[in-house]
Amino acid sequence: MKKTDKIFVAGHRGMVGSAVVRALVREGYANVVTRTHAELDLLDPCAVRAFYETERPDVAVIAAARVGGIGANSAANALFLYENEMIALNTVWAAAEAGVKRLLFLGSTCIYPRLAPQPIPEEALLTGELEKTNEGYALAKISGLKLCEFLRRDRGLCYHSLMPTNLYGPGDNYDLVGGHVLPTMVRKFEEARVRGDATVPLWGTGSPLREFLHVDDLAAACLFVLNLDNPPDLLNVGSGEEVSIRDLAEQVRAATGCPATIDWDVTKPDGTPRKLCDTSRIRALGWKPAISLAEGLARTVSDYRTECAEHRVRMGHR
Ligand code: GFB
Repeated sequence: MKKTDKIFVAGHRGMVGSAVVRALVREGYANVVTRTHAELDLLDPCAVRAFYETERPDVAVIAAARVGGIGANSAANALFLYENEMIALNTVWAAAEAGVKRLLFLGSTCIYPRLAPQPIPEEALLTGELEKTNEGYALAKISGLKLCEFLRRDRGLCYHSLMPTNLYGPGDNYDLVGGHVLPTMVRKFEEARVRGDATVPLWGTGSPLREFLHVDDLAAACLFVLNLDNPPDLLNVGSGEEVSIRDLAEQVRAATGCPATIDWDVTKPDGTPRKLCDTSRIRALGWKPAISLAEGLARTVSDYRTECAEHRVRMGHR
C-alpha cells in the first residue's frame, strides 16, 4: 500500500473503523475516504456500486458491520445475518466490479466452530457446527471472507481477511443489553461504585474463557497485512492472553475500584465455552500485539470516565 493510495474505510464511525482511520492518518496515509451511514447505505447494492464507480479507491477496508454482544446476537440472529451479509456482499462485490485492486475484509473469530480445537487455527473454518448465539453473524462473515477468497482465485484480486478475537477500546458500545462483555462490565462496575450498590449483576456462570484484543492493536495488524505483498487469504488476530469471565470481572472491579460483590445470573447464556485463536501465522509474518489486557483495561476505564464527563458514551450498535 502506498502513502498516496486512496483508501476507503467502510464503517469509520465504529470502534474498529475509527481505529483504522486513526492508524492510517498517524502513519501518513493522507487520502482516506469515508462515508457516513446517512451518505451511503451499505445495505443498498446500487448505492454502493455508484459510490465505488465515482470514488474509485485503490484500497478498501471493510470495517462496517452490525455488531453486538451475546445478548444482541442471540435475540436477533436474523437481523445480524441479513445486515452483515448485505454489507459484506455489497462492499466486496462492488469493489471488485469497480476494479478496486486491494481489499481487507474484517470478520470475527466467532466464524469458527463452537467446539473448535484450542487455540483455534485458521484451518478450523467450516469443520463443525457454529455457536448458536451468534450463528447469523458468523454465517455472514463466512460469506464475506469466502467471497474475498473466490475473487482472489477467480480474478487475481488481492482481497483477504482478518479474523480478530473479542475487541475493545475507544468508541466501544456501552449498552447494558446489547454490548460486549468488557465494556458492559466497565459500565456496570463504574455505575455501581458511583451509586454505592452492594452487588453488580453479571451474566452466565463466569466460567467461559475469552481472549481480548485492544482495537489499536487490531488497527496496527490491518496496516501490517495491507503492506504484505502476498498475504494469506485468512489470518487470525489475537492477544494470546486467555482469561475467564470471572477473572475478567475481578480485573474490571479492581480497575474501577468498585467494592461491590458479583451476582451471577445463570439464566443468561454463556455462549461458546472457549475462544482463543491461534495467532502463530500472523506472528510468524512479523506482527505482534503491543497492549496487554491490564494496560488496555486501565486505559478503557479512564476513556470511559472521560466519555461520561463529556456526555459522549456510545450506547447502540453503530
Ligand atoms: O462479549 P460477549 O457478549 O460475547 O460475552 P461472546 C462474553 C461472555 O461474557 C459470555 C459473559 O459468556 C457472557 O455470558 N458475560 C457476563 C456478559 N456478564 C456479561 C454482561 O453483562 N454482558 C455481556 N455481553 N456478557 C460475541 C458474539 O460472543 O462475541 C459476537 O455474540 C461477536 O458475534 C463477539 O463475535 C466478538 O464472546 O460470547
